[in-house]
Amino acid sequence: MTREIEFVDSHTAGEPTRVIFEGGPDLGSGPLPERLERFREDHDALRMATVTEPRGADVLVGALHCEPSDESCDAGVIFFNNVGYLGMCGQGLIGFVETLRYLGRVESGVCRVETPVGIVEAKVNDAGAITFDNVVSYRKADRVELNVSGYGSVLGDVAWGGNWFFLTREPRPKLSFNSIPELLDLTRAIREAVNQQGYPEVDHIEIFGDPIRQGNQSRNFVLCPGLEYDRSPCGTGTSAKLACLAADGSLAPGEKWVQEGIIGTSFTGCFQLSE
Ligand code: PYC
Repeated sequence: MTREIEFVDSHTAGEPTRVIFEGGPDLGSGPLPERLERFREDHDALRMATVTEPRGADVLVGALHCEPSDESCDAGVIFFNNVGYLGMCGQGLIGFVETLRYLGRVESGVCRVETPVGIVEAKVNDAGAITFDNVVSYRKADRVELNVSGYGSVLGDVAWGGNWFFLTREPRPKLSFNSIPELLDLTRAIREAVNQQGYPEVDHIEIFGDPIRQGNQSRNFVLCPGLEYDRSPCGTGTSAKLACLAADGSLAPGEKWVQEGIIGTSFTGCFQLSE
C-alpha cells in the first residue's frame, strides 16, 4: 500500500524541520497531549517513515501540523524525531511558523501555536524574522554531581525549557566543530549517568563554553534524544539555560543572551519572570 504525505522542509540556524501538512496520521480531536499519545501508540511507524532513512535522516525534526484544540490558537503542532516525540522544539517552532508564512497561511504579526506542553506565541516581523515566547521554563536541580564513566565527576543543573536538559560547563574537549565525535562520546556518557543517577526524564545534554564570536555570551553543544547533535543552538536548551541564569541571578529580566551553537549560528534570548 502506498501513502502520499505532503511536507515542507526548512532549516533553522542549520537544524532541519520537516512540516507535514497532508497524509499524516488521523489523531482525532481533543487536547494535544492525548493526540500525541495516539500518535505514539497507533501510528509510530509513520513517525519513523517520515524522519528516518531512507526518506529522512537522523538529524531531522518532524512537525505534524494539527488543528489546535484551544480556540485562541492559529495552529497546533506535534514535534518528533528519529526515536520519539518532543515536548516543544524551538528551532522546529521557527521552522514551522516560517513554513506557514511561506505557504501564505500566516502573515506578519502574532501566531499562537499549541504544542503538547503548552501554548507558545510566535511573532513574525515585517522583515520575516521570527521570535517566540516559550513555555514557562525553570531549573529543577542545581549543582548535581554525576560520576560519568570514563570521565569522572561532572557538575551541572537539571532544567526544563520545553524539554528536559542536563546543563554543564565543561572545558574538555573544546567546543569546536572538529571535536564533535569526542563531544558525542562525552554527552552520551553524561546522559547515561544522569538517567541512572536520579533524573530519568533528562533526554538532552547541553555543554557550554566560551563563544568564538565577539559579543556573544556563550557557545554550546547539545545532544538530542536520538543521539544526534543539534546543529542549531537549541531553542528549548537556550530557554533552559536562561532559567538557570535567572535562578543564579546572573542575568536580569529582559537582558539579552546570545547563544552560539556548535556550527557557529546563534539564537538571542531573554527571560521575563512569570506571574
Ligand atoms: O531547538 O528546542 C530545539 C531543539 C530540540 C531538539 C532539537 N532542537
